[in-house]
Amino acid sequence: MKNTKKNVDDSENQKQQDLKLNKSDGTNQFMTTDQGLKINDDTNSLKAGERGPSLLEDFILREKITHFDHERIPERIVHARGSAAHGYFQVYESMEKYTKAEFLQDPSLKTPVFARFSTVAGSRGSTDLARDIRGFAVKFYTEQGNYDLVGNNVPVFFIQDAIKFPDLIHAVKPEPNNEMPQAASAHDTFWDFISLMPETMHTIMWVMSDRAIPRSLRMMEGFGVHTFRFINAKNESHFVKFHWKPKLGTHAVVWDEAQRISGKNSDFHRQDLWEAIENGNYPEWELGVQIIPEADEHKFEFDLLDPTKIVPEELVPVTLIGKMVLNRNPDNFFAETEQVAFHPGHIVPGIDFTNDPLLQGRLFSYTDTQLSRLGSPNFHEIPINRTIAPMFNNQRDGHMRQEINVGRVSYHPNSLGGGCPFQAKIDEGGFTSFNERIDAHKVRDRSESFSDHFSQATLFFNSQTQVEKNHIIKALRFELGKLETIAIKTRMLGLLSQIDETLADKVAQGLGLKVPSSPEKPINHGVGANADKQKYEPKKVTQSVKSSDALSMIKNKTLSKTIATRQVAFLCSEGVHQASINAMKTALEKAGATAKIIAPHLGTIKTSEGNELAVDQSFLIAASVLFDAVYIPGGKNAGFLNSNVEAIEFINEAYKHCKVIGADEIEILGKTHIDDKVDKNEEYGIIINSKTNDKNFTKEFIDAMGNHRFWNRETEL
Ligand code: HDE
Repeated sequence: MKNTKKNVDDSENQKQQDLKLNKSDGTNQFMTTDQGLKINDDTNSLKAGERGPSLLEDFILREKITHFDHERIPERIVHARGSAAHGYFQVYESMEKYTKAEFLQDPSLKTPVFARFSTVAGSRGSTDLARDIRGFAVKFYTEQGNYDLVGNNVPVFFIQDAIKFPDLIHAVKPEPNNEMPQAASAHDTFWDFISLMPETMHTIMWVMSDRAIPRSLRMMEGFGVHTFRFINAKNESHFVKFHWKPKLGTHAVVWDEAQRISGKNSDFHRQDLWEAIENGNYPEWELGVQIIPEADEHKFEFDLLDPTKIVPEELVPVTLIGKMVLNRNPDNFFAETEQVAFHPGHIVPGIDFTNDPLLQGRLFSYTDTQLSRLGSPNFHEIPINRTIAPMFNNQRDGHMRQEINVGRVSYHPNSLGGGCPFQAKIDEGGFTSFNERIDAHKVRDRSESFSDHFSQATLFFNSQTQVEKNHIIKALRFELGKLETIAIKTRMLGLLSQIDETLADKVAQGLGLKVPSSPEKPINHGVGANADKQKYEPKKVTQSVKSSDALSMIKNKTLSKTIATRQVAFLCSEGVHQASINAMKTALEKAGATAKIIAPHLGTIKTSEGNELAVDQSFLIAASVLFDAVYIPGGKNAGFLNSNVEAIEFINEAYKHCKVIGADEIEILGKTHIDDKVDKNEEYGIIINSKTNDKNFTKEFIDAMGNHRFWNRETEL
């Protein structure tokens, strides 16, 4: 893909200027060895005679091959597959009442950011469209040091204690005997673990929902998951939950579509993010916070420290406090996207942790993992990780140290170096941890307030529309349907029946099984051998919020009607009506969408007006799953497309995935599955030009696209 760099923001921020120090561009330069020696022949190795053996002396060959042999580093143990971009964050108004973090004070300040989105389970080369949680990690290069908000697109997590993380990941990763399946949770080991850990149920509901198959990385929410703290200048603490709300709304594809996209273009999300930024369609999110006074810590039906719980927006509204704009693609995937090292422990004064036991474990893991992944405690010196704040301390040496620390002194306290570098007082920006009072026994235990594993899973399920509930049921039928072990499926049905009986019944129907009449009592098998099992028996606590619109993507107020950046396939052939194409294309482009001409072959086709029309993709390359809507212009087009199997399949598939279909003539749909719906076309998202008057046609098509999908085409379960 060509990199036009038309997107580059000219007013380069501090981080871009900092990165410039390490950029290298070989344009108009001689090729050299790593030592700077100009190379005369990069095509032939040094040999004893034209047909003779290569000589050990060939240092040019040796250097090149050696470097190549060591090009790979270990991929991330989780979140290996990711895509990232640069941008900035700007607060709307000072948050001084709650936090002293400097990047949250001044609305005119643009803080540089680097955001990386990822799947969790798959390897670096796996498909973007796996059913999975998406990582949503943002590094803020603040003047007080780097702040990393390392979140996910789902607001809760599977487990409550970091000590179970290796088990969870071992269970979801490909099975260790045969390394199958890749980037998929639909296998026995994952569901075996899940079915024995009822605390996973709330997150399972989210992962089985369409949230786990986003339409675009630009169209998903982000969440900090844990409860954090804001600390203000008076050293007062408020609990805070972080949210990212996408300006384009939160949208998903359907599961059948996701699987096909994986075959047609496994880089679908990566390409979408890259192209949006290259084309100047900068993705934007608003940062939202739920702020909870310290005094309210114990006021809820759940524990704020429990990462398997949300704080319903009905109880604490989300206040939007700023925006993030991503406006620049990385120059080099490895140097930036691969080498960036996020860490929830990278914080700045004004932000602090809570005692969430999952967060506490993460605070250890993220530095530790960089040591094996990036190979040295000096990973903070890699340009993408380097802070823009002044950085001085007495850490020294280690593999690949870049910094040349001058002077005799590398210890504190010292007199030989005049006591430098100095410790900073609080009013000089020195970081101090919030001095929370802790008075406790040392125990390997869990609070009883963490024992309600089902109520919020039920809240999530109850908050969904029927369409969304059906998708969850189908996802569970798919995932559990892939299992070999019946006992795991049955155990899962038992757990699902604790969330909602209809849910369990419907899933059971699809599996050809019955919900166990006396399901195994849901015990948290993940507790220690000495634990009082009674204490860990899941409890249901009545929730004051019974249904929350914010949890449903369809009801969600962040669902935007805009069709900006959406892609529409125009199915064309010889004799297509150029005027129709022009009218629709102009209207779509005005609404920010893009039209692509799909035809039987590449090159050009002749329109009914006699012009040559440039083709973007042939039917061999294109597929309906890569587009948001389909339009079939009139002219002599109808006859050809009606007999073209690929065109018919294209339309049928778009129909199956509930996408908007527009056609100039009804006849063109004669051979497709649609004909019985054309009488009620608007209701089903099928817009026929000959039925509307010309002027309204493009508007109706665009309005229909604003509904995104026409779920009434889906059959009831
Ligand atoms: Fe992570 N996680 N995680 N995680 N995580 C990593 O760090 C870990 C958790 C998240 O784009 C690793 O640098 C533990 C929750 C994101 O580079 C590793 C636990 C949330 C990314 C690690 C969790 C996340 C990671 C792997 C349980 C959402 C990708 C490579 C205690 C709030 C960041 C790396 C990127 C990456 C450990 C749970 C988000 C191994 C031990 C909860 C977005 O350190």
